[in-house]
Amino acid sequence: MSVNTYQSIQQKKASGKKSFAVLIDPDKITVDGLDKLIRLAEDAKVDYIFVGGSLVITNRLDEVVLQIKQQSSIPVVLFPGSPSQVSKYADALLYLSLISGRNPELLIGQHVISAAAVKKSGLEIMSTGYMVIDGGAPTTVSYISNAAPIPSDKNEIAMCTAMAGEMLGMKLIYMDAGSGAKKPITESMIEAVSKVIEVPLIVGGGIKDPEKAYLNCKAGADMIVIGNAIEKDPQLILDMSAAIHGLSIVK
Ligand code: 1GP
Repeated sequence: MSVNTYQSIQQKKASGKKSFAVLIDPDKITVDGLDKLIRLAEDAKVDYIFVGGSLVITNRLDEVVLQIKQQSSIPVVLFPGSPSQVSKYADALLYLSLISGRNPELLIGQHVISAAAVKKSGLEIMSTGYMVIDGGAPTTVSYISNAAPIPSDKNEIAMCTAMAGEMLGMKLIYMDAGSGAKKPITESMIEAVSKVIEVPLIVGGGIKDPEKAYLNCKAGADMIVIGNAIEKDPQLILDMSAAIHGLSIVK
């Protein structure tokens, strides 16, 4: 029996392996840039490629997903900023509910509007409790979502939010300081949250160096998502992967 994306995430967690997801924003990548990135991702044994952004301005989602699928066997997971960001060519979709905010549209409203189309896409749906943590400055996600992020030093709010998400049936918890966050999520918050949930914990936002990625894994993150830092320096994929997969000791 083939293993679906969620099962693969769970299996990695169960065996103590950390996952590395590279986030690609279809607005920011060129065809040549994506070619290069896919080759690097294959070499670095990246576990997942996330595709999406808070704002998708161009209409290149299908094109970008297809290019990845043609050149790589790494599962492509949609990380949609809005219900329009659905491509049937991907493997799975993070079905995000912004549980850290109190904007009903992002908790359930947009899901209702897009439910029929999402179901028809045939994509593997992974319900995800999405928690935005204050990253030190307003990010696109905090502005667009019109919802206050969880303060970066309020571990107990993050813990209770994640627990509530899990008890509501969410299969993944994604803590995000926002793309390009000045301050990534603290290890202390990651550790606190990872101890109170059993579902896999995804962490991203403002992770710029392998050491931080390594420390986040050590603190309890099951998957690390990196976008901006790799956009700026694609070669960084190799060191990030080594740190996350524990293939090298980061000093
Ligand atoms: C953003 O978690 C992702 O939603 C990744 O953030 O682009 O800062 O790596 P960066």
